[in-house]
Amino acid sequence: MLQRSIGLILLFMLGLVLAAEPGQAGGYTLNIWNTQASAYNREVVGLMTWVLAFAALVFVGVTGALVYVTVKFRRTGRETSEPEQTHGNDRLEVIWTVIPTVIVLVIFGLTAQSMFKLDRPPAGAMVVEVRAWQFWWDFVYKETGVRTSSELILPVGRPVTFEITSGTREFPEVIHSFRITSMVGTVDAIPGVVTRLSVTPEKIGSYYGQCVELCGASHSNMRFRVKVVSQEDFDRWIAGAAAYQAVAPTDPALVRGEGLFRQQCAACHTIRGVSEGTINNPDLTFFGNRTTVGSGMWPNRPEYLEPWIKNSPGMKPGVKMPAFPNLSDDDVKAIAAYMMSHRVDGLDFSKLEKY
Ligand code: HEC
Ligand SMILES: [Cu+2]
Repeated sequence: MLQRSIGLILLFMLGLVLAAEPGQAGGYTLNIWNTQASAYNREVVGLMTWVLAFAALVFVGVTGALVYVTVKFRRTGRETSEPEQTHGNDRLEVIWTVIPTVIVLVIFGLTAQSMFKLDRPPAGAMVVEVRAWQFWWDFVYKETGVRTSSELILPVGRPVTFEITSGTREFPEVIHSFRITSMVGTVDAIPGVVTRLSVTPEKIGSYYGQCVELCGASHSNMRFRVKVVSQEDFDRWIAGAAAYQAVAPTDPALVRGEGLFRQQCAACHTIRGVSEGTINNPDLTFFGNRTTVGSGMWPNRPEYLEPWIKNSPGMKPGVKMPAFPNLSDDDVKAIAAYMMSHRVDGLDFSKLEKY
């Protein structure tokens, strides 16, 4: 009976391992075993391999011993008296204390080594300030002061240090946690504290970021993108973004969109040259370059953008943007088109390979 149960449990666990597929999210692999994106992940994957190897060793040792004892000392029906009873075994006890201690010490040593290596800020790193809010992310390039929400553009091959925090004194927040799954992670975003995370992105592509600390109703909807592009594309992006000046539209639909934006949205949202929103709401200056809407949740297409403008709480529970039942479908279309008109021209981040 016992043997059959153990057999079944082992078979079930094997089934789980075989059935497990890498996570999928709109074509993203979300693969922490991705070793091409950064030295950071290679280091972590190396560490994970050691830990898993030890775990496998312990698993095989313990289950092996269990199976051996169960089979060897099972009741056969031929016993004539109670078998000899053993109390304590010094040699065995020393062995099963020393082996785990050695394993833990080795893992401790490897972990400390990796942590020292990864915590050292790389020379010449570009600094990006990251601010977490319920339920979206804000990014500011420290050198240029360029602010972009929900999607961050980075040059390939250049070290970057994220200085991460949550909310401000004026607008208090909860704890979030910053992670770019296939590239680097994870560091908490803590109110009133700056935590740091450094990485050198090594592969051009679009990376999937998400909050990994339960932070409220839409914790699971708190995502972002990191677009790793060539140095040349990055230079164009940052120069265009730093110099951005919104021009007054001439197209009547956009004129209408701008009027509605100023009335309904400008108190919260910044579009540089148009409105001075507040820090606790996303900057929408470069919305036309965005590939997503709703902080990394949906593709930036009219069929998602328009319902978002009209009724974001219906799409994202707990969102701190109101619904606008007063806006007609035409109003919404005009606003959406107006927002899409703000962009750094000549850059398309939608074709990047997804990791
Ligand atoms: C009370 C402040 C407030 C007002 C008013 C407001 N918003 Fe928002 N908006 C927010 C917040 C907060 C978010 C972030 C939501 C999230 O993802 O958690 C947001 C997100 C957005 C996004 C998605 C941004 C992204 O990064 O994906 C768009 C687009 C947007 N708002 C457009 C508008 C438009 C258009 C209006 C006017 C009709 C408007 N908002 C009015 C607070 C506001
Ligand atoms: Cu969060």
